[in-house]
Amino acid sequence: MLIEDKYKRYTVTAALPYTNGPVHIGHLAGVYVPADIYVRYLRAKGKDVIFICGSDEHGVPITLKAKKEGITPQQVVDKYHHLIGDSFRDFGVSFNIYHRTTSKTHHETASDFFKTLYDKGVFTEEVTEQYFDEKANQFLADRYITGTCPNCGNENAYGDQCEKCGTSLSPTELINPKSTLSGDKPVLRKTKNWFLPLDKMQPQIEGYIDSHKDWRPTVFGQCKSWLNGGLHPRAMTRDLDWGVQVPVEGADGKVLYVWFDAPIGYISATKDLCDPALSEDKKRDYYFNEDLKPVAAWEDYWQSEESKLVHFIGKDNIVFHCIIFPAMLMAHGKFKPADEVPANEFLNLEGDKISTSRNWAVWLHEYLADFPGKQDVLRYALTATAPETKDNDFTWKDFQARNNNELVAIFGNFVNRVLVLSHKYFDGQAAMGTAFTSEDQQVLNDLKVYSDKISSSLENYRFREALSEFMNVARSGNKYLADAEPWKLYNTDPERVKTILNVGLQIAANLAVLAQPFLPFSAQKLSRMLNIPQLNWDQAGRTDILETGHQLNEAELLFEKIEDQAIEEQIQKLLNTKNMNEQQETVLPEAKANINFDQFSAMDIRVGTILSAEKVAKTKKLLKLTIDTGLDQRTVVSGIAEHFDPENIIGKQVSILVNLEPREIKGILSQGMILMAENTDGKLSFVIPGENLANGSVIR
Ligand code: B3M
Ligand code: ZN
Repeated sequence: MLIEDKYKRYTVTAALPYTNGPVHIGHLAGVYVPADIYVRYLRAKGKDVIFICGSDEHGVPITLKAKKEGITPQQVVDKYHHLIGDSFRDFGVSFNIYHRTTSKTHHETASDFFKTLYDKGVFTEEVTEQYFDEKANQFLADRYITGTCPNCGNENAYGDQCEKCGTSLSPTELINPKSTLSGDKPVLRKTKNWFLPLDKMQPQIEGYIDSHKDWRPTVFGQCKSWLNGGLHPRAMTRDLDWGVQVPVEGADGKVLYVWFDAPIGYISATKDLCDPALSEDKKRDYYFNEDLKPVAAWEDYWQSEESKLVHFIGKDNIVFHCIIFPAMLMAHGKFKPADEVPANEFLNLEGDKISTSRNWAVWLHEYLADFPGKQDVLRYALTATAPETKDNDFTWKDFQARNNNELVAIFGNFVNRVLVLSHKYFDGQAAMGTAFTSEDQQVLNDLKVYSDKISSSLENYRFREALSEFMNVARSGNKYLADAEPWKLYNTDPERVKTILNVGLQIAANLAVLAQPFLPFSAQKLSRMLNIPQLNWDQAGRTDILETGHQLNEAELLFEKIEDQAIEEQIQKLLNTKNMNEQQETVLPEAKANINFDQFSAMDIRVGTILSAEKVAKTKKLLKLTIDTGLDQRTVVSGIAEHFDPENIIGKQVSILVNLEPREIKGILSQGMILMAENTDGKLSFVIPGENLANGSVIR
């Protein structure tokens, strides 16, 4: 029995993206494509499954973005909710609903949840000192504050988490805290908040984690290291104005901690999904999928032992989904915590960490504009390099190779040959197979072996492995055709050709079934070409899907070659980004302390002309210059040899500080200094008067 037959229904969630920017390939590879593969597999098996996601619209990232753009947080989330929702829809990420945490249903659900815990006396109420920005007149929670991570020394750690080492932090743990609003050092002020006593819940949580030793080692390990460090009470409220109001007395100006409300968003989404009275407007806003209506009530998906709860997330969200949210659910009493949390590691892009602020990303909406209709290619490439066990790298060259050498040359090519030959020889009808040879039998028997392997990989969340087995099916079909060479036999042995093409068509039909989770668009296209409906997963392995005489549709190409130029353009786009970042990232030297006028006028700077220039022997940097200063002709040793060839600067006008104390450099007495301007890249240029002036003219 496969593992998946144990459960009556499935609740699959994908992390709610912060609604402060578009989504990129890292999101897709880490969370949404694997989740979608899993869900499509379950649906193809006829399971009762709901796939839940939505926009995480609260939290400091959103208010910061609003501040930066001079608009309201609501305007920020309205804009990105649809940009993100559209991208997911376009890439075939088949949520039943893509909900919103600003929705009324969510505010009520999160508020009720908090109230239930409050009434049960779960929270501890504590007055603590929290950082406050006096200029901005507000408390600095989470990302409103940065500082040095006490764990790894990263100077840009946030008030809630260090992104470098993954440690979760509270603002008061930061070394050298700084307000992200004013840049000032914040002061401490007393305020009351409600804490979830994770310390007291440790044994219960430990028991829960220990019952899941089968989780991915990266996930289980992170949980264990948290538990080993000892859990601490954690504030579930914040002194902020954007979020779900804390529903108790004396909590004015306080909202729920975004990590308290966001996971409850999964539940709110399920409520609206299962609400038969949900309005058409809301359905549209939430990308409600009419073809995938749930068959049970929302409680069945969340509160029943017969339901399996699976959270797809990235590794930075592990603690929230494996410890804090389960603790909240256990404290509530009616809910069942997650059964599986297949968190992925991170995807890098061309060797560098994906970064929104540095624009180092492939944005999904931009990809689609550049590669229209090629959603499956990206899904394929990202799954083939999915960061399941360690961080992985996406490169455009690999993307091209996956398309050209695998999708086109193996899968597409095989399907095309079978269909084209069937049309050519047998009017597009599935020919009758007779007298199967042992090779025929072998390749047909293998179909069941492959499909079982793929199922088992999928059920164990090994999507890369499943995908590579899928491609092996096409590979075996390709090899079978190449060995059998039907095109050489048609004139002499048409009966044999019928059998070969029958075998080939059964393989193609199997591919149409097996491709569904991974390559939904291509699976549909292939089914259309084969003129078959979308089949249940359990049809995979069958060797008689296409009956003799079954009429096929016209053959079309499943995939097209991607040319070098398209790839070069993408690489160039990234190079441009890199160049721009480098320009912006180079920091100017800090401003110097003030000097008084006398100090300034003590400097005697004149216009001079370079009369001769030569390299100082045995040095790399030094030039020996003779300068006409108007006052005299003197020698100056200048460290500009790496920037200028001596012969090119003779006759040039320069500015020279003439009353700098003479100094011996490499045995040469240098009398004065040439003024140079230097940019942050270290490029030098002479500081010269706007027009030619007589040597000796004063600069002041
Ligand atoms: N929005 C963090 C993130 O986007 C957060 C996930 C919430 S899942 C409940 O990475
Ligand atoms: Zn750190």
